Amino acid sequence: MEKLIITAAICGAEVTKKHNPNVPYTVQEIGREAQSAYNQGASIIHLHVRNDDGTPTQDINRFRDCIEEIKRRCPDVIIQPSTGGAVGMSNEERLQPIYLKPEMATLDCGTCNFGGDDIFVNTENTIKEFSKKMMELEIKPEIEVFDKGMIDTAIRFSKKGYINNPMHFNFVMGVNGGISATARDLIFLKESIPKESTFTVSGIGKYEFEMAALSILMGGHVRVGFEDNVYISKGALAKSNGELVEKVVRIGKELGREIASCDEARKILKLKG
Ligand code: KMH
Ligand code: ZN
Repeated sequence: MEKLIITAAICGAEVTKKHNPNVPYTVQEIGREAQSAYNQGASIIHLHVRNDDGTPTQDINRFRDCIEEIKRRCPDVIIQPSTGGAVGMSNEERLQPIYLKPEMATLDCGTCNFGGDDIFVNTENTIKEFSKKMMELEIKPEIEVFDKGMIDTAIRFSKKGYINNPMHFNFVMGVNGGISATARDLIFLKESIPKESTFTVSGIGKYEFEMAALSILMGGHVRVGFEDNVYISKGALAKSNGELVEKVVRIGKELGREIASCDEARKILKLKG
């Protein structure tokens, strides 16, 4: 089987130091958490950034500072900024980090409830606008899938030439409002994407490691990190993103998957590099 690409979603937009004091806010803390994940075997950093007080921001200057700090500590890591940002941000706000021309960025392919009263809005015109800009800047999108219809949207858009093939998907499973984190649902998602595509799985909360194991067995890749889950095991907070990555490396090796280096990940995902 293909080597295993591990993405670390080190920060997110919603989780706070109240959930786990090791959630990073400052540039230094973001750098520290990225390095801890990279040192354990993560080849992609999925990046949200915060102001020093912890509020989420998509400010281009904050992204520039954080990316510089991550590259100083992890020179060859693939950086994948979020264009999802936080619920309620405008499209202009969300798009800012793509103008730094990262190798990858997220492309959220549909609207969904997002816990409580929140709605994460991604209209068809938003998806087209974001995708067009990423194509112009030669950024490979990671297609964020919170429910199965989002795969269908991405396929429909790729047929119209709005998204390039081969596509890379991230199945986010277990968000309240999205698809459940079950083996049956993962098989359904995997069978719904084009054969030449690649996929990674983000199991939310207590589902993180069981979904990781299923993805590893099914030939997929894995995302872990504080954005999705702050516990290393039931009731025990993770000390770092690196500790979460280390656990996936252990599971992956036990199940016969070698870990992809950053350059191997670039080849698997067909990044321009
Ligand atoms: N914070 C969520 C509302 C992405 O990074 O593209 C959106 C999100 C997806 O995290
Ligand atoms: Zn995200």
